[in-house]
Amino acid sequence: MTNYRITSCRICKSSKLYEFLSLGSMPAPNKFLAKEELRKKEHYYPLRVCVCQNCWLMQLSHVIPPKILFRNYLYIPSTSETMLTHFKSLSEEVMKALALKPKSFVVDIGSNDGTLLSLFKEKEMETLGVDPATNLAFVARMRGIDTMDNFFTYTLAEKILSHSGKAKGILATNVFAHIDDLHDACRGVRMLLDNQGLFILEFPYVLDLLENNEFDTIYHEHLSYFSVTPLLRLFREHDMKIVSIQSIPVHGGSVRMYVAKNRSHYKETHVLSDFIEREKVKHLDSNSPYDDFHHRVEKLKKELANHLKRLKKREKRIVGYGASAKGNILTNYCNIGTDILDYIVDSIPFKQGKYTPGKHIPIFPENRLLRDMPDYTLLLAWNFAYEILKKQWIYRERGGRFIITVPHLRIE
Ligand code: JHZ
Repeated sequence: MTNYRITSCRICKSSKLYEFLSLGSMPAPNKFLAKEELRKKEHYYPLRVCVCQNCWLMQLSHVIPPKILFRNYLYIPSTSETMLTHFKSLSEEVMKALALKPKSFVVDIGSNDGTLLSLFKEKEMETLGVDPATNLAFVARMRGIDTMDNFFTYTLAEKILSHSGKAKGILATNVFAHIDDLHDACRGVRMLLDNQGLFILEFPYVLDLLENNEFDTIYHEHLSYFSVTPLLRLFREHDMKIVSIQSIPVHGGSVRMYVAKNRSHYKETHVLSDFIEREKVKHLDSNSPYDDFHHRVEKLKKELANHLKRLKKREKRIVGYGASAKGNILTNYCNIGTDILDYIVDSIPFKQGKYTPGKHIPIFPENRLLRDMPDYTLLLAWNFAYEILKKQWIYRERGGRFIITVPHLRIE
């Protein structure tokens, strides 16, 4: 299954791309395997990162056909209290910002299992989900959330417009960075959005990624790693403006951004200059922060590998916690297999009984941890550290210890 190497920046089209990090080749990070699939050949894809020397968008050098990644998708945010609480506060904030009345039309791009939209539907909004994952679209429809199992494109936006009219709110949480043709998506958003509507997006913030050494969030699904500067350029090119922007803690540090049409009554937010200024101060418009990140990642990889080897030499038992996409990047990049981790525990039923892509580490339900009481647990879903360590307080009471890698290696 082919992938292709980009030849120009997906925002400014410049061909000057500086590749600063290669994580090697590895399988798509959400392609968990059933036992009978272990013997089959797995597809490995290059995972290399570059930064545009013109608009400074950090992005992957290779693109895997999205159908391979997203048609059958195993990430469900609603399995975590952290994300449920997060979506509740997001929906309340959006309803207030837009002064949404019953029957207002709200679209969610990358709607997953409909969790976020169900909060708008409860308030009698008209809702429509758009998500290419046929398995998740089915779940969403079962809970009464109309969902188109398709990728969001300008053409799809035209269909939605002709059928349901303009949208007051268009949401996109952890999906905009997954889109290859950002210009087509922007054209679709602009055409579908009401003139006084808002496009609300959330994405992991590249400054947090670089500063917290979050290399395991670099994977094939995430084509772009956004800072505000290149996004400002993208939206301005589509006659839109950033009217609100805030840092939020989810997924290792993200940004929530509100975008409106230039002709709307909203004003460009003054906070924008704070973000642009901070990105200048951190020299995101030079190669050094990316080269420094590369060196820190190499150092963290060696440190983690040596630490785990020392524990194994002392015959300690180690397991993983959270069969996440990022966890699959970490185990494949740091060469952590079943020689180190006996298994991984995870709360998601359809990951249990499966094996991780690449290293084929078996996945079991969470309750196995207390039963087995391994000496150490490598936290592969560090973005939920608070929630998971709280949940597993008895394991820690009994002497079990978590190994956490971000922002630096530590034992808790
Ligand atoms: P999870 C996600 O990636 C999804 P992933 C997506 N790729 C994205 O863009 C980034 O985040 C930002 C388990 N778990 O979802 C559930 C427990 O076992 O954080 C999950 O399998 N017990 C769209 O996949 C995994 O951890 C728990 O108590 O890297 C978390 O994976 C909790 C809270 C979670 O990240």
